[in-house]
Amino acid sequence: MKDRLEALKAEALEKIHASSDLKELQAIKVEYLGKKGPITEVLKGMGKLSAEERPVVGAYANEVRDGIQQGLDAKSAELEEAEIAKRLAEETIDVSLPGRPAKKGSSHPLTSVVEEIEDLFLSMGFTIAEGPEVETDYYNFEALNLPKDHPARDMQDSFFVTEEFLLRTQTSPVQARTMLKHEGQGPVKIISPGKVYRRDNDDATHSHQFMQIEGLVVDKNVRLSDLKGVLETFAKKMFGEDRKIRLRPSFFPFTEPSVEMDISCFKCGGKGCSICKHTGWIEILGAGMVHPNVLEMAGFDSKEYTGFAFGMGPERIAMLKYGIDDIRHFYANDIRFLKQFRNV
Ligand code: 2U9
Repeated sequence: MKDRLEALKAEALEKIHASSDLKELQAIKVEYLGKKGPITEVLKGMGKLSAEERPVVGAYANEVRDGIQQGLDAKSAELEEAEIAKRLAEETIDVSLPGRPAKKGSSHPLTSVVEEIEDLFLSMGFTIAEGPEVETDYYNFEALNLPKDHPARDMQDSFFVTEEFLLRTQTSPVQARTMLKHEGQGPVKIISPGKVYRRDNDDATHSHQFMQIEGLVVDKNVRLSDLKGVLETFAKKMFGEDRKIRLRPSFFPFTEPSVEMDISCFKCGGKGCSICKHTGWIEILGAGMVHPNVLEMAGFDSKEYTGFAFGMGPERIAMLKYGIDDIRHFYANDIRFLKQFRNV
């Protein structure tokens, strides 16, 4: 029995020595020390031994089992160490290697143009006002002198959510809401940038969703020349100090008189080119003196208060600035288009 045990021990230790991973080691443990293992078999056979032999063999069997167990422990420690060393070697970072450059994103071209325009008006003492994109019919139309059956409503095909609510077609409702909050007390001097929605078929110059930046000043004795002064400052800071502006008569239901503002072409200086369609002038925005109805509906006494307002499309300004020929690029999220603005 003893030499059987001896042989088992030698055989087990041999296998332990030859094993190369922890799983193999576990299998050896089960094979030799497991319930169905040969050591157990021997111990089960103890019954057949004499009274003197039993304790000797028993002790020896335990010795062998412990010997095998120690062999297993030593080997697994050795294998674990080797595993750690291997991983350390594999994972050692050569700190002298240059780091992987973090992919630096950039502002969307529209965002940078909107922020540039915002900073311009902030520098002129305006504050930024924002409001809901899902607007009521009242604030989007009626408060802007577009009563329920006014034909001009159809000029702006709208996404109505319900009878009462629609996706705003311009950011003017923000100004109407802001004026009401002032309870007839001036001054009001705000710009309201934001997304607007019109049920338009997308093409190179129209998108069903686009941005607007509108502005409003309401106070006592505000004149058209104040509007001209602010627009001129805006044009020169945005498109170059040597820009000239011109105001052409126009019409908006919420302003009277209404104008369109053009700037002298920044490409040809006014001589005429493809950018300005050979007119020398480029249309940038619409504006006008706030219509007295709009002032009254917003709680301002139109005999005491006057105001001016303007509205522009940042996409149009970005397309002029970067020579972009299709408004849809702004919304297609095509990295080939967007990455061009990485360092602007
Ligand atoms: C209130 C009173 C007056 C805002 C104005 C315009 C002229 C204008 C266009 C610019 C580009 C629309 O998206 S666009 O085509 N807007 O030309 N907007 S005056 O007038 C207001 C607004 C609010 C209470």
